[in-house]
This record gives sequence, C-alpha cells and structure tokens, in this order.
Amino acid sequence: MYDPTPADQFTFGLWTVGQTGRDPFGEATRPGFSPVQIVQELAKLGAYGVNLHDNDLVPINASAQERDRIVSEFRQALSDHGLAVPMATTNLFSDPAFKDGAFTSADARVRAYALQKTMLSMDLGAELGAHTYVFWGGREGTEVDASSKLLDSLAWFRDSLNFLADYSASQGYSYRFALEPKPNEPRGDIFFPTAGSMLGFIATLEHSERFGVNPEFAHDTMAGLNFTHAVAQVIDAGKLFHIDLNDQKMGRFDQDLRFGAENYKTAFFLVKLLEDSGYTGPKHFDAHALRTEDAAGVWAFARGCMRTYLILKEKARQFNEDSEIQAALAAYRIEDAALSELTHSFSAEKAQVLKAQTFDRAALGARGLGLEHLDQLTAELLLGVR
Ligand code: 3MF
Ligand code: MG
Ligand code: MG
Ligand code: MG
Repeated sequence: MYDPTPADQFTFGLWTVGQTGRDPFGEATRPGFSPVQIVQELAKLGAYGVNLHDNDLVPINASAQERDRIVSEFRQALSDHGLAVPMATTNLFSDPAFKDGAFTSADARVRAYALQKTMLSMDLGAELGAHTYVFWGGREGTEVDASSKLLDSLAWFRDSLNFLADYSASQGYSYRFALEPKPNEPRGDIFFPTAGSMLGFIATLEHSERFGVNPEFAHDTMAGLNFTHAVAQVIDAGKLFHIDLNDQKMGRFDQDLRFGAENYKTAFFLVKLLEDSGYTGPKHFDAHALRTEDAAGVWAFARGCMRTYLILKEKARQFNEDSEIQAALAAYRIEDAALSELTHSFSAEKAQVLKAQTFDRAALGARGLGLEHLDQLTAELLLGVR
C-alpha cells in the first residue's frame, strides 16, 4: 500500500535527487547521479516523470555535438524506462551573467542573452516532450533600490514573456507557462514574491491564457504564509498549471525538505484541496535529501515524498467519508436558500429586500461553531487513532 505508480503523476527534477548536499557554507557530501542514473532510479520507484533546467542536462559550455550526444542518451534512457519529461525550465540564476537579473537586468545584453538561452531551452524541452514551461525568476530582484529600475523591470519582464509566448506559438510548441513566485533567497528582494502578485501580473500579458502559476510549498511557508490558501486562490483563478511540493520551517533559509517532513497538517489540507478540486497535473517534488544523506538516503527521500502524498490522499478520503467529521462540518455551515437567492447576484429589488431584512446580530455572535471539535477529529484522524 502507498506504493506510487506512474498514474499518480509524481515527478522530480534532475536538480532535486541530483543535489549533492552543497550549501552556501559547505562542500558536497555525496557525488550525485548522472541524468541517466536518475531516470533509472525514478522509474524503479514508480515516478511518472523527471523535469529539468537546460543546464541540469546540458552543461552551459557544451558544444553542439556534445549537446546532441547528451540529449540522445537521455532520450534513450527515458524511452527504455518509460519516464516522461512533463516540464522544462531555464537556469537563469547560476551563471554570474545573471547576478543582477535575467529578464530584468539593467543591461540590455543580459536581457537579450536570457531570451536566447530560454528559446534554446524551450527547444530542448519540446524535443523531450514537455508541455509545461516554468519560469522561476530567482535573480529577478534587487538589493539596491537606488538602481531605480522597478518600473522598467516590470516592463522588461512583460516584454520577455510576451516575446517567448509568441516564440512558442511560432514553433508550434504546446507550452503553457507557469510562473513561480518566491519571497526571498537568493536576492535581497525578489520581484513577484507571492502567488497573488503573479496572478496580478499575468492579467497584463498579451496571451494571459497561456500563463498560470507554479506555487511552491516552501516559498510561502518561509514567509509565514499559508500555502494551502495561496493554492486555493490560484485554483479559483483557473491558473494552477503546475505545483512544487516540498516542506520548510517557517522563517528559515530555503530548506527544500522532503514533502510532509515538517508541516503534516498543512500538507494534509493541501493534498485534500488538490484531490477535492480535481487537479490533474503532475505533482512535482522540488526538494532534496538532507545534507547528512548518502545515495541510499536520496532514494529514501524520494520514496518518502511520494508515500506521504499517497498516505495523505487516503486520509483525505477518510475525512470525506467520516460521518462524525461530516456531521461537524454540516453543523458548522448554515445554509439558507432564501438568503442565498437574495445575495448571490445584484438586482435593485433584491437590494431593497435585503436592506429591509432584520438580523438577530446577538444570536449570530453568540453561536458556537464547533471548530474545536472538528479540528480535534481531524487531528485524531491524522494521528491514526480514528
Ligand atoms: C528555488 C526553486 C527553483 C525552481 C526551478 C524551476 C531551483 O527555490 O524553487 O528550483 O523551482 O528553477 O522549476
Ligand atoms: Mg524553491
Ligand atoms: Mg531551493
Ligand atoms: Mg520550485
């Protein structure tokens, strides 16, 4: 039980299980794996696919011949092991050229290079069968606002995304674009820190229907925000194009912990939201094993991400079928057909009737909602005693 299969649509990045334990204060603690080894191992574990940045697969200084050899070896491994590449993205953050941003650099040459690099990476992703293209603007931000580029940066970013959506269409690619917000790390202040700010920006794009959000559990959590609430808003906007699952202690550095490692309850409500709302896209684990781990620990990490998702999915099913929990929910929510009819859309008559209505304000305020009981039932379900 709880063994994943490709039908569960779990994916990992080459950069996630390939991470070697290097951090800003210390060297690698394990050698990592080649892309082909990663494909083999993920297939064994029951994953659906593997995602990549251009330079996770092809080194930034590879010759055209090297590139073709690496890509054809990788494609062979994918087809041998039945793994998909549903999402691709560009590394616009590692190279020093991007130290002050890619699409929002104040240097027109850097902005042009970022566009060129992204087009080539979109070609690579399309060759591997990707349908989702992610933009994480890790270096799009500032430390020094005396640089006076805030409004220009927004315009440059918009121009770049408009350009790339047209490029995609001109090539006949099927891409939908998913913009990934993050509030901090690695810049002092990153542009578009939240899902809501991405949604606002998307509405200003020429082909906004091609653009959605790629929210990440750790990103909202590091800022003390409620990730499940952010995802609900993205779903409501019809913009949940992709999702990055992991975990994080609030207020700490970017930890990228195993999914469900830290915040069981939030993870549960997130899985329940995804399952109940009928999200059918891939569930991507953007996380890595702890620095303490060797190769075996990396695969224990990967297996753990998927198992925890499936366990929480089963808990969500139990929650929906638990008669005591459902009774508590029914008691919490008061339905009134006549009032709902009055309030769900405006008419002058309805406004008049509503203005004349009397409400027992004291009784509304005095009513106990039963949420302690409901929350305890949920806790007992999650702790395995129901
Ligand atoms: C950083 C991230 C990124 C993005 C990736 C695109 C390196 O915190 O989350 O991972 O997810 O660049 O998917
Ligand atoms: Mg992240
Ligand atoms: Mg990270
Ligand atoms: Mg991410």
